[in-house]
Amino acid sequence: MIIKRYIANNMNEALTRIRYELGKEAVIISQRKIRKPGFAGLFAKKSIEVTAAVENMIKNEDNSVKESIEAIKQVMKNEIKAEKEVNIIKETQASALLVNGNKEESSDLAKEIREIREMMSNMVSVKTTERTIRKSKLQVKLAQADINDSVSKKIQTRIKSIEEKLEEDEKLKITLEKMISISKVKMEGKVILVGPTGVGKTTTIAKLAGRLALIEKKKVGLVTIDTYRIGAIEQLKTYAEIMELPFKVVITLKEMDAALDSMKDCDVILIDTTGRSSKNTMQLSELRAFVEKVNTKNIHLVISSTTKNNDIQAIIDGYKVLNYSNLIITKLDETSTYGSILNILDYAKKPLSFVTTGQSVPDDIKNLTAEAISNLILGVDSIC
Ligand SMILES: Nc1nc2c(ncn2[C@@H]2O[C@H](COP(=O)(O)OP(=O)(O)OP(=O)(O)O)[C@@H](O)[C@H]2O)c(=O)[nH]1
Ligand SMILES: [Mg+2]
Repeated sequence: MIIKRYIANNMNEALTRIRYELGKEAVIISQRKIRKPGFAGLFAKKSIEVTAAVENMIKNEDNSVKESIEAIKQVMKNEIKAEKEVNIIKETQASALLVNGNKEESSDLAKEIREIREMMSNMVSVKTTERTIRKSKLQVKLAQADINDSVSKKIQTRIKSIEEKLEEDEKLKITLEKMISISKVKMEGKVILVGPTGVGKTTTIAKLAGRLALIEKKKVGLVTIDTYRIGAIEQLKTYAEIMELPFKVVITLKEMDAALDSMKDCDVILIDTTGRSSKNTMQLSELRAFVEKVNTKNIHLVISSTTKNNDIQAIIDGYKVLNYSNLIITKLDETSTYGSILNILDYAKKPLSFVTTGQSVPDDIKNLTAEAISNLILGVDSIC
């Protein structure tokens, strides 16, 4: 808004100057007759002082400067949008400078303009603070779910790009669901599980075997190339015996063909592997030779939901050499925040085949939908 005061000999002269300088949209907010200041003014002809403004929605009912400015204040408070206010401040400042330059300035008018400026400045800063708080609420929510900063930023950008008029929570839910990719892989043929030590590979193999053999009535064979850890063979062997499933131990690459051949008639062969540190490239390339020998696309990287964010990235990067096609996320029962699921899926860019939710074989394994996982992350649901 521009507010400007004109001293003219008559109204016609004032209007001509106002139209020329402020345009047709300008409105008169006050006019009064004045004398020139000083002793000489007493004998001089009276001039006219006209205050005009150019801006939309100005009430122009009062004749006194004070009342008009109060009206403008009110209009601004109620009507002007935050973005416009920034421009208005600049314009008002410019106008105030013009007025300040005029020697005939009324000190009251200058004071009022300063007040308007301060008031608008405050309004803008309040609105800016509100925006900052609103933004950080979402950030806090994502951080509380243990979603890392990079995924959090992606989510915020995606939310902003949703044009539909929806609540922010609804937009967040839609965004999360889109980011959670669920695998459509079928548990058939040769299936290998790989992953770091102790994440639950062998237990998950036992759960899958139980589900497939006992519930889906499929012919299941079990193979382990877990020759590294004392007792590792016994662990899977025990499950195989309980479920009465064929079981083979593979120690060398050569033995792999024979083991697979002996299970030709199985619908599914579940292959367990030794837990390896993703930092040990030697061990990983040894494992890679076995995985390549099996020759399957059904390779699942098993990773615990309790893994720290930096470790997640190291594991995903380290295991890339094994060309895993799916992810199994374990131990959801051991955490109360589920953002790590999203961190893992986002970084690995592979779909999720299963989650495990406890030590019970075969019950604690699930295929969750994107909606169910999003509900876990948002705290709408919990495991157990
Ligand atoms: N709470 C919980 N514990 C689990 C889950 N899955 C496995 N475990 C436990 O985690 C521990 C390790 O499980 P294993 O199946 O031996 O893990 P692994 O990946 O085969 O380990 P390595 O063969 O040593 O690499 C065991 O005590 C399991 O009972 C799960 O979903 N939740
Ligand atoms: Mg194991």
